[in-house]
Amino acid sequence: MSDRAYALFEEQQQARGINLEEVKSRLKALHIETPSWGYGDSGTRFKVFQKEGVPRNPFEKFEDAAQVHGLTGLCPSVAIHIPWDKVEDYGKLRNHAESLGLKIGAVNPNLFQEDDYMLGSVTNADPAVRRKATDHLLECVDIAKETGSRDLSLWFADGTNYPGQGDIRKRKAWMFEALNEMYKAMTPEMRMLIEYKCFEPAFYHTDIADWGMAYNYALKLGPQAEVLVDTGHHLPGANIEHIVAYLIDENRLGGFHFNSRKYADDDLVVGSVNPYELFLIFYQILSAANDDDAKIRSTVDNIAYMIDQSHNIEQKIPAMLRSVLNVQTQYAKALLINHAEVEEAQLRGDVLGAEDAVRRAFEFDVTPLLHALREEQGLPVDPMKAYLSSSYGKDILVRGKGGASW
Ligand code: AOS
Ligand code: ZN
Ligand code: ZN
Repeated sequence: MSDRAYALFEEQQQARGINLEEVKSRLKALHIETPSWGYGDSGTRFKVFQKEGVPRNPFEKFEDAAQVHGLTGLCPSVAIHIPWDKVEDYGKLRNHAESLGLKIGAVNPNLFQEDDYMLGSVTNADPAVRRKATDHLLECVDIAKETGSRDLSLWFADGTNYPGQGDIRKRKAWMFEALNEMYKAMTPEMRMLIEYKCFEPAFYHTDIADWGMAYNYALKLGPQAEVLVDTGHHLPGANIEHIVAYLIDENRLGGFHFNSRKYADDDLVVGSVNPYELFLIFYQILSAANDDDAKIRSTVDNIAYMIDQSHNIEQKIPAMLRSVLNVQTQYAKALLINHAEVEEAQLRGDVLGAEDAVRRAFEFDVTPLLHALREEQGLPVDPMKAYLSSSYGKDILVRGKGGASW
């Protein structure tokens, strides 16, 4: 039955000029980094529900992440958060990761959980607090050297709640000073990914509020600084795929934090509410992937796809599986876009024809394709089902409650 479904699918796609071998090889190259904090107890500001079987330390977070990678082949690296994942010996954590077939991915400094940072971290009016915050950034550069991580991803909770609370222009200068000190400490292989967020936890102004501010810092810092797009960090109605295309074209799109938002930074399962948005993001990426300009192609090749979610009521591992599978599905659909067809319609000024050429790809059911792909890769055709019928979820219950939180 599934063979027949694939044969039909193949016939359909061939007739549209889509080469499924190429589609499959691109799908095999898709890697999505999962966040260590997505495996621990996390949640909303109202309540963190403590789950049974949650990892008790960073080592166990990697074990859970290895399940997600083992079943999907999609997630060979895990982002860490310092100090949540602070260990005495990062070499040991790295070896543990490697023994599980994983790598340590982006290092995320944490500058939002200490009392000292109430009025800002690197933008605090107190020079001693700024020094402490900048030292933490430098510590993370050192950690990245030990873990072999290329990317340092920076998100600052810095901002103010009221007009007049802070000097916006001074804070801008302090932000740059700290970023610049960190930038200079990086090795030539490292990248600084600068994340922006329009509001929360600060509600009047956020020091890096949008992509333009992040981009401007990146430009001033140098070519190793790029912008990180967290899909949850935009005001309603923002055209994220436009931002993506723009940043790719400027060679400054460093990566993504994928999640889903309905109202604000909800950190829910990516693709659960607006899968079309995710598809359209991939449409922009794929239309740049074959650009004549090698720099644009290399920007696309180096995009770090990362999940940034905090599951509160969901089971952690299945929620992560659902998330990465949703990304894979939308990527697969975007790979069915016939770009020549879109371009021809654009040149004809055929508005509806162009829209149709994009949308049609989204409307295909890619299940037969993904099943065939997983069979080729020696993976379970239905990773979620495979996980739920394995004993792993029960085995980890011996960890008990009260595991490491985010
Ligand atoms: C916060 O809203 C951001 O999305 C950050 O990426 C943050 O570091 C991450 O959510 C882990 O706390
Ligand atoms: Zn994020
Ligand atoms: Zn966020």
